[in-house]
Order: sequence, then structure tokens, then C-alpha cells
Amino acid sequence: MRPASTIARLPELLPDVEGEFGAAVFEGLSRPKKTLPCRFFYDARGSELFEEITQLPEYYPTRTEAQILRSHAGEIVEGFDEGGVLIEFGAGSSIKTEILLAQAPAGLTYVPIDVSDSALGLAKLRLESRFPGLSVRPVVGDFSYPIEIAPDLAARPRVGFFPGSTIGNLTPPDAARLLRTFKASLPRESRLIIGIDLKKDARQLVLAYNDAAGVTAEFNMNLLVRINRELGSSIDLGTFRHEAVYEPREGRIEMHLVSTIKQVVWISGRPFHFDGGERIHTENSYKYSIAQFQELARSAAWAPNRVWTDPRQQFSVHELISI
Ligand code: SAH
Ligand code: AVI
Repeated sequence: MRPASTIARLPELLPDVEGEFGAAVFEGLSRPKKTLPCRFFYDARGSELFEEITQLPEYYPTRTEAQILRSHAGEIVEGFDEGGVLIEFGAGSSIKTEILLAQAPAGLTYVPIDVSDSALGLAKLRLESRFPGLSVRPVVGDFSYPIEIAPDLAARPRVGFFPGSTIGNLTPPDAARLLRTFKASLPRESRLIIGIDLKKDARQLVLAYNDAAGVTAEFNMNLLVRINRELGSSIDLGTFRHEAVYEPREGRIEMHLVSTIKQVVWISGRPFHFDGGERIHTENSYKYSIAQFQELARSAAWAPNRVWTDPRQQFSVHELISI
């Protein structure tokens, strides 16, 4: 387990000093069905590419969720306490957070958690200049592990924020485990505001993950760029292509990197064999109905409370209460 660390500790451009990325690549590519964990998308370039994705005409989730937050910010922050702590999981650029911060009570401390220290560093600078008086205390780390709240914040009331439908990148059992893990930092009666992408027409979903400008393809391929740079490999990027498909039985978009030829790829002196057409499964993005997500929350000891959606029911923002 990599413990959460302070912002200064993990310079983004250092090679894979702790070996976590390399170990995950070897493990994932050694499986009969090759996989790579999607949290490794987010190096400095990957975080930039994700920001570009959020602006794409096909990628409706970000703008729809932002619209829901804008329409209901006043009601959403009713659950925030003066002098409280707002903990955001997978905060990235914290752009949506600004919508809530603009209406939040005074004296709030904002604790964004992310594996991407580049995204956190930029967000801290921007938010502190935009909201004088707001204290921003970023944590670089993996939100799958309980985070330690700084002793001076421990007694303050807390609210969690987990936008973007990032939880949809986990399988439902892992999503339920994550919601239980959050209870370590969000004790009984705390609220969690969480964004969930809703089920919809498969064609719209496939377009959102196969944009015409090819940004999602570059985001996916960036994993191979990262392997080449950080693990001393020389994978020919021209021999892989991006694929995103909707799997109706699972209710999820799947992203893959497909080897277009039969080949052996060498990574840190180890060979990995690919057949022509063989795929590396790089991401799942589950889509829920409101009732399905509420059931998942209940199974993890969170009580569904209020829920907000857009008029076209594309996306949902849920308020859960820790029980
Ligand atoms: N919350 C933002 C960003 C979503 S993108 C939004 O709604 O637009 C997903 C973010 O989660 C990225 O910034 C990525 O770096 C982060 N992330 C993904 N897996 C993570 C993990 N296991 N631990 C911490 N952060 C993670
Ligand atoms: C962060 N996450 C919710 C995004 C999604 O839609 O699953 C990541 C992403 N993958 C491709 N496009 C965006």
C-alpha cells in the first residue's frame, strides 16, 4: 500500500521510484486476459488529456454534472457546516468544486485527494487566489486506502465530495468496498455528495468514449507512452489502437488497447506476447440507474438522501448519509 503523502513528496516526473507502476504493468500484462489499472492514466499528460476530454462535445458527463451543481448548489451546501472540512476524492483540477465553494459557509478547509500531484498543485494555487480565506490542504495518494485527517482538523465536521462518476470506473463490488473505506474518513452522519452517470442510449455512450478529435484515444494510448518512458520500453504506438465498446450485460463502457499485429513487446527486459487483435482492458465505466446506485450505497451502509438530476436524466448527483 502506498500511504497518502503530502504534496511536496512525489515529484511527478521522477521515474517509477517506488515500483508501483512497473509491478502493476507486469502483473496486468501477465494475465490470460491482459489488463492495466485505469488509475495510471493520470500522469501529468494524462491529467491534461482528461481536462481536454471534459471539454469535448461528445463527452456530456462533465458539463451535465456541472449544470446540476450550478442549479442546486444552494441546496447541496445546506449540508456543509461553518468551519467544516470538505474532502474530495479524485479531485483532479477541482473545477466543479468551485461551484460549491462559491456558496459554501465560511471557514471551510478543502482537502482534495488525488494520485496526480500536478493536478493538485495547480488547483491549490488557483483556488487560494480565487477564494481568499479558504484553506486548501491537498493530499497526494490513492483514495482506495483510508486517509489520515490532520490532527488539527480531526474534530471538525466533514463532508465528502466524489464527482465525475469516478466510482463508475470500479466494478460494483469494488465500488461498494470503496464506499465502506470512505467511512473511515467520513464517520456516522457525515454526508457524501457523489456524481453518478446514468444509463442511456448505447450509441451516445460509445460516441462519448470515441470522440471525433481522437482525444480519448490519446488518453488511452498515453498508458503505452508512460510504459515506454517510465519502464524503459520501446513499444511501437502505431501497432496499437484505441477501442471503446458498450457491454449491455455489464452496463459498462469498456476501453481497450488492441494490438493490430502479432508481436512481442519488451518491458524492462521481460517479453509480453500479443496475438494480432489481442486486447489490453484499460478501463470500465459503469452506468447506473438511480435505484441501482441507491441499492449499492445501502449495501455499503450509506443511506441515500436527496438526489438531483438534469432535465434529460443523463447524470445524477446523490447525497448519501453515513450510517
Ligand atoms: N473530479 C474531477 C476529475 C475526475 S477524473 C471531475 O469530476 O472532473 C478522475 C480523477 O481521479 C483523476 O484526477 C485521477 O487522477 C483521480 N484518481 C483516479 N484513481 C485514483 C485513485 N485510486 N486515488 C486517487 N485519485 C485517483
Ligand atoms: C474519470 N472517469 C469517470 C472518466 C469516465 O468517463 O469513465 C474517465 C474517462 N475515460 C474516458 N473518458 C473519460
